[in-house]
Amino acid sequence: MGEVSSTIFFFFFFFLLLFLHSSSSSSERERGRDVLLDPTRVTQLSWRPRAFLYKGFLSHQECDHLIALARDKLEKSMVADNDSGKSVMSEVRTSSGMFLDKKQDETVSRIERRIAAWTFLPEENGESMQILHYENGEKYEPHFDYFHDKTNQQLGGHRIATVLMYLSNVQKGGETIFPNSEGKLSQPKDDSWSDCARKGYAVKPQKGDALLFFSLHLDATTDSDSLHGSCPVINGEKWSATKWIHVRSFDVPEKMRASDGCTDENELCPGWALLGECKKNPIYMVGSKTSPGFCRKSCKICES
Ligand SMILES: O=C(O)CCC(=O)C(=O)O
Repeated sequence: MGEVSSTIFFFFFFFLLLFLHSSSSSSERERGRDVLLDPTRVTQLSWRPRAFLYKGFLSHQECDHLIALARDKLEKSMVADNDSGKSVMSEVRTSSGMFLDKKQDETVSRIERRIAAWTFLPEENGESMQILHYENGEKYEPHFDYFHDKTNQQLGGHRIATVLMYLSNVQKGGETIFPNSEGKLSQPKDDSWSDCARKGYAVKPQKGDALLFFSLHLDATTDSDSLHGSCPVINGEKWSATKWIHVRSFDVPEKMRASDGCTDENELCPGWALLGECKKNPIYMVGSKTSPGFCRKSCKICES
């Protein structure tokens, strides 16, 4: 009888181990599949600036999901002021947008992992993904993603690279344009391109495609050929997702977080708060559950 029960125990233990092993390796396999990249879908568009296009980087379901998360939460897009670094409204950028939490849900987390795998840049170096919506006539004039002020470089340093994901097709217009690109004169363009797109090397938004370009040279100096913008939408609407990636971690270091989460990380916080930035720019100022903002004290988060 003792021999029978030890045999049963042995088999029970053996199958338990087998089950645990297969379930952990299948979840590892799942995670691996998330970031499975297909290099045959990537084309190098330009070397000055360094720009690459990944066809079908997102599935159509993923695109629709990101739009659904953003649709009711859009606010007028802002730009960083060149001198102060503060977010300001500007006619340069007429789209609407919102930021997603990096760990908003499983789909967003999976896309975050996939971006890190494609760019070879760690997830922590990325800002939260921004979802953008352009209606008829809306645009983003050519600009640089690297900064001209020191304030914006305090956390994470310069932006090194940008991944632009197209979440919708656009009937006409809405192309991403690189006015300084080496390829601007040699790119053939038929009537399907807008006049704006003729002023540079341009990329047509195609649902699911992703554009990766670098704002810094390999020696870490800023690349003026990375000047880029979004042409006005002429027909239809444009949805895109932007991921800005820095040279260092963009996560607020643990030591900078007070235990009650109530510090200002920037001396300009009180002034920005007075100007209403806590409401206008909540992801930067207040932060989210997983990533505290930089002006929590001035935004009076401690008092709530
Ligand atoms: O939507 C686009 O094509 C351009 C967006 C852009 O320039 C940016 O987010 O920095």
